[in-house]
Amino acid sequence: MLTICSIPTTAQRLLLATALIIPQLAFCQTQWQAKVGVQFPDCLSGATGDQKLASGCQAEQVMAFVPNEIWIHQNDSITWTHATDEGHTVTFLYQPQPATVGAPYPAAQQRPSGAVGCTAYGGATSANNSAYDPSGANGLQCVNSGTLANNLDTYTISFPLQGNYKFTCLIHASMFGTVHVLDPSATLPYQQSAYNAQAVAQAANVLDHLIPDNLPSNGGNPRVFTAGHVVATGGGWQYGSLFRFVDAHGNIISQNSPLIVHKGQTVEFTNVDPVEPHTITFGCPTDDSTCPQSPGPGGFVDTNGPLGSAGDGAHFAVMNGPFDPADEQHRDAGSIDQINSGLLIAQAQDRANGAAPLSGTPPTSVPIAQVSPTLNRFRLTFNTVGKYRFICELHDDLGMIGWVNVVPYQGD
Ligand SMILES: [Cu+2]
Repeated sequence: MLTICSIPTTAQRLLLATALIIPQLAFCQTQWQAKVGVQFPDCLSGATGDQKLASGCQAEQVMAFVPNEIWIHQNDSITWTHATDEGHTVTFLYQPQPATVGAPYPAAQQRPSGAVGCTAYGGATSANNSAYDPSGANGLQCVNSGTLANNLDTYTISFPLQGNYKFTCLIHASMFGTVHVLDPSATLPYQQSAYNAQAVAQAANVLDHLIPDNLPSNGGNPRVFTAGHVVATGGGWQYGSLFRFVDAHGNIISQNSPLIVHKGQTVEFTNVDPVEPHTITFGCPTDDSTCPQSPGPGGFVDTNGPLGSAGDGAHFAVMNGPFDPADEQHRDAGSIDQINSGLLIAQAQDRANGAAPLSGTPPTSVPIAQVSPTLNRFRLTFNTVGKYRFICELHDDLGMIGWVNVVPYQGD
């Protein structure tokens, strides 16, 4: 916490005197510190996903503003330090306060995509050190940092108007915090040292129970899970995700510890993360325009076999080969193999706050009875012996990479 006070100039003193304010009062602005996103273990920034998988670095991602509720004085500012390799934004949308206590709130801005951001209220992104004031009289009605991509990027916002403001990340819709901007004479509940401790405790709380205790095994067929955990606080929602693939015992799958299946077996991949979407992608990723089909990570693709959807909503595909497991790493003009689950994602009815988890998709509140089967699982049958590397297209940069060893039955 850095407090800067300045003695008023003669002109300011005259102005204050006419407003019947004690002219000796100094102007003080406190600069508060907070974090956006945290990762554990925090190591190997800038390394490849394969290196992060091998070392375990950055596996646990905290999708949260910590602390996620801050009380400050009018004209104070807050500096958010981006503390992870996963991109986030710090975004205060246009949220007018009611003119009088008890009056209904005027219409607030709908959650936009990250690219749209604050376009309707200035530029899509806002300069560092912007002032946020939904009235528009003393600052910007909407402030958006844009994507903070690099570890230790910082973004500072000042608050010239009193009020209670919710803020969010335009990449992760279940990630909220609140800033209370109080009268300069108000007593604040916490000092910076208390917020530092809260940040550590909140991140630890988010990472608790990332993997459920009772992942179900499925008879003879192997299963792969992705997992996460949502937490609610007074300041809003926050959550954590394990950016790794785990087996039915909760063990992380890696190149040294692959999932081992027999030829002809079907592996079921299930996303039990309540918020974060993932993909199961073998071969050429669909977010790469040089691949045979590049509809983006939402695309359901199998370029080398039949594909379809089961009655329970799961996608399925067959790995018949020939398939080059190194395709995704060593791609060339001859790369044709591509199997992609599409987004495996919890439906609105299954998410804590009902918000759409992806930037740009509208918030939803859907009655359970009207929702189609949840697409959170994918089944892939392996008919060819070999070692297969797969990725989550959204999170492979952080080490979300898996390995399957398909071995023959004895006597095959
Ligand atoms: Cu993912």
